[in-house]
Amino acid sequence: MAGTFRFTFGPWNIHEGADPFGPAVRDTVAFNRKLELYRELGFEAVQFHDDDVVPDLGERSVADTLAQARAVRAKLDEHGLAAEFVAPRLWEDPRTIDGAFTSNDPACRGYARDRCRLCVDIANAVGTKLIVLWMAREGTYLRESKDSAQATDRIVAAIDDMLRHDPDIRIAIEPKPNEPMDQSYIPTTGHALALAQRTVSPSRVGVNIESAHVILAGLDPSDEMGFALSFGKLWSVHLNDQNGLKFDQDKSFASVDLRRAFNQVRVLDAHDYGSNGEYVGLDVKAMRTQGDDTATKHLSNSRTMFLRLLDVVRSLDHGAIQDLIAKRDYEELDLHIMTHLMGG
Ligand code: GLO
Ligand code: MG
Repeated sequence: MAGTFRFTFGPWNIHEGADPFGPAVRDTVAFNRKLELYRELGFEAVQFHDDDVVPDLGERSVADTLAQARAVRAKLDEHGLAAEFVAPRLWEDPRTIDGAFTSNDPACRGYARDRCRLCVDIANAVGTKLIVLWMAREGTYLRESKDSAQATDRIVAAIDDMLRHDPDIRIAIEPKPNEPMDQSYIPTTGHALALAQRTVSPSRVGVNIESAHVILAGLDPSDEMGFALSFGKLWSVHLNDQNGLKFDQDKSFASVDLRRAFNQVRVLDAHDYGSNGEYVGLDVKAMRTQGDDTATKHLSNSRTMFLRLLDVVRSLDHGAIQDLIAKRDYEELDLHIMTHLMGG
């Protein structure tokens, strides 16, 4: 019996459309309204940054912060939603300008580690045991400004800190090769999983793989996912699409390369992704041209394309494919797949 998939996104995926070259072009959608939209759009869980849960984080006492997080959990319950993960937003505070765990300033490193422990507490209060770690600024603008071996040790120590803070928390590293940094320290799935082995609890460190990030590293998303699946370490995905090697585009899933998207769905379905409660996350951005009333289509369209590709995957003629593989007629297999993608 084929499994079903459950979808999720983050509140940042409904946004005002500002980019580095221009201001917002849409009204802000209030958090409560966003929560109403999840079910309407076909989604079942919310991905959070720590300050999506508690917007004025840092200005509140710890007790207040956790009370606010519990209030958000109650709101999720009202809407029949779950929290998938909480991610510490370690890239906006002035203390993270030169990195968080790998900052050259010990006071800044201390700030990052305190914030991560609080993030774990927020995750517990909002009802999830999964932390996503996108290490936005762990890398360099200037190679000579940091020591890459020491930086790696510092990242391991920071992850250990979180793992020790809560023996039940799991951490999914979201690798990305660049942006905002020139070069990031944990650019690929392989780096993340190697790092996991160095921590105090390797079994509690896995990955969240984002299609666009993998493409930016010049790799294939479905192969990266397969690698992580083989280790039992694919705990979340950020599906989207990316048109070549440029800034991180977060385009709607499957909108650039249908076959690449098909192969991601294929590997996820083949290996029962979701059967341990994993969600299909869509980390997609609306085009700046969308108006207020049409700025959620990137989410519903991405989900629709995933489900349509799932039908395509599940209607593959496995016998015919096996025959072609046995004959090593990969040219014919290529045509077979393309024909199938085009509707037969
Ligand atoms: C940016 C990342 C970012 C993360 C999010 C969760 O490139 O994709 O959107 O996924 O902050 O940690
Ligand atoms: Mg992402």
